[in-house]
Formats: sequence, C-alpha cells, structure tokens
Amino acid sequence: MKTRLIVATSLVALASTGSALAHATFANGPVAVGAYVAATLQVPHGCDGKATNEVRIKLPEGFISAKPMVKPGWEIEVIKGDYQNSYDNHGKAVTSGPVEIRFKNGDLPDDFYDTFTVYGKVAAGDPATGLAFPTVQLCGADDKVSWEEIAAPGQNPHDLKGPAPVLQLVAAEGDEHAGHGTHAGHGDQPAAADAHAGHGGHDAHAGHGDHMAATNPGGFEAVTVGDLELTAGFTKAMLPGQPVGGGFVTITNRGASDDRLVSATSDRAGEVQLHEMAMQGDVMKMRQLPDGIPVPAGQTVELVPGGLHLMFFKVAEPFQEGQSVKVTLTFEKAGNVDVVLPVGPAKAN
Ligand SMILES: [Cu+2]
Repeated sequence: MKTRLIVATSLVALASTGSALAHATFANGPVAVGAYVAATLQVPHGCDGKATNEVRIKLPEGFISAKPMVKPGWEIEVIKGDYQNSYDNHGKAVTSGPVEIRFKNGDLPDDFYDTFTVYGKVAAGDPATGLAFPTVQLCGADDKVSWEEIAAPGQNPHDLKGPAPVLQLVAAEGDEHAGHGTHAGHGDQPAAADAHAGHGGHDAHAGHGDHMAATNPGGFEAVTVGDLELTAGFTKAMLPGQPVGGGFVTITNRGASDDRLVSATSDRAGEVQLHEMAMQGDVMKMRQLPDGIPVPAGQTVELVPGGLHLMFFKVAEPFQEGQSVKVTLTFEKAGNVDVVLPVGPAKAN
C-alpha cells in the first residue's frame, strides 16, 4: 500500500515538472478535501511574444469562499455568483460566492514567469480528477492563451493542447465520506470536456451519500403510456439547505421499438438532469447523461439508488417525507409522461 502511494506521488511530481515548462499549472501539492488552500497558479509565459495583461481564473464548483491575494501592479476583479450546490461552512450553508477571479491591467512580459494566488476552501472535490480551474491569459485586445480544456474520464490530460490547471486533491483523512466528497450535495462539477464545457460536467461526486442509498416508501401509482410502463417511482427527503436530490423510477418497454428518456422537468426543481453513477476503478463516479437514457424494446431500465437516477437541482423547498413530487418525463417516442414520486425518508432505513 505504502509503495503504491509513493509511486503515485512521484508520477505526479514528474508530470507536473514536465508540463510546467509550457502550461499554466498549480505550484501546490495535493490538498485534502475540506482544507483551505492558497492555490498558486504559475503562468510561465505570455502569448507568443506578447506580454500578458490579464489572467482570468474560473473557480470550480466545490472551491468556496475564495479570496484573491493582492498583487502589486495588478487590479483584481472578483466575479460572484451562485454555486450549484450548498456547502456547509462551520454550520452555515454557503450557496454563493466568488466564481471567477480576474487579475487585470498588469504586465507579464513573455520572457517572464509569475504567480497568481487565490485562497479558498476545497469544500468538495474528487481526488480521482482533482479540481480544474479553467484559465485564460489575455495579451492586449486581440491575443489570448487558453488553458480551459478538461480531460474526459479516461483521457490523459497530457494529450490536451490547452489543459486547465488542476489542483490535485486527496481524500480528507479520517472522514468516513472520504472518496465521496462532502455531504454538501453534488459538489461535483468539473467542467465537462464535451460540448457542455463551461457549464460543468458531472465527474466527481460529493454528496453521493445522497442517493447511494435511499428507501422506497411505496405508494407510487404505476403509469402506462403507449408501450411504456412506469413503476417503483420515489424520491427522498432533503436536509434543510440542501438543494439537490435523486429521483428513481423503473421503466419497462413492452413494445417492439426502442425508446429513450431524453429529459425531465419538475415544478419543484429549477433543473432536472439525467445521471448515472458507476465505479471507475476504485472510485464511485457520477456523471450527467446528455444523450439521455435508452429504453430498448422489450427491456426494463431501473433508475435506482447507486445507479441511473434523476437528479433534482435548484430545489427551493427541500422535499419532505410524506410529500409527493410531480415530475414530467419526456421520452423520444412516448412523449411526455407525468409521474408523482412519493418522498421517502432522508436517511435510508
Ligand atoms: Cu446525480
């Protein structure tokens, strides 16, 4: 075990030494999930001969309460916004804060190296992927260098042309949730490496406790529409201040043609996404399924805790046990189907 750890560490060290020659990278070693860190971004050069005047650093979901370190010669702009999830910070729910830091009107000549530091808390993050901070260097009005690409699952970050700087993470020690992020809901939005970049993918997985386990309270009224039969639907109660949660239903396709669950909506949630959780090596990962969930002819697809699921985001009033939540599922062929999900207990029995 110890040997493996040492090998892994030296590989990381090698990798960052190599990439530091060209790419924007963090000077930091691995940071424990839950810890505060002064994340120091190293910017090794300008834009092809031109000096860099502005460095824009997007802060990933899970990196909260950020403060830029003052930097003589540079103006600093802090852009604030809502986090996708709510984070517990010393008993207080944190739902918004800085989401981007811009160091502006400075001068970093192409032949020089400089660092830009942002202090903050890693409230959630996946040690398997680290936290990516998409960064852009602007050089005058027309030139820029982008470090915004994020490796897709299984992709080698070194294959990317403009990889986003990644803050390496380790699981919080002694934390029973280690490896599953915090209990802060889905603190897991490293930007997607696909078309949804900028709006965040779903690779890591804080808050999986959420819907790794859940108890079906029963009482779901089965719905049949065309060839599809929907059974075993339910969701679970959310804790105060927790704006996300999972939803589950079993879909049987009795027809001869394939169908597909393409989207879902609910009055109770600002957004409903289709997700999957799956083991990747030793780590349970969650990701959004932008292409929906196929329901092949003659087959049954189960959305269940720990597997495929609906993910409710931006829930203004947390679901309470005993309530029911109306959800409209949209299928490619069967069209819109309304289901009413009974709300089970917050904790699995
Ligand atoms: Cu999810």
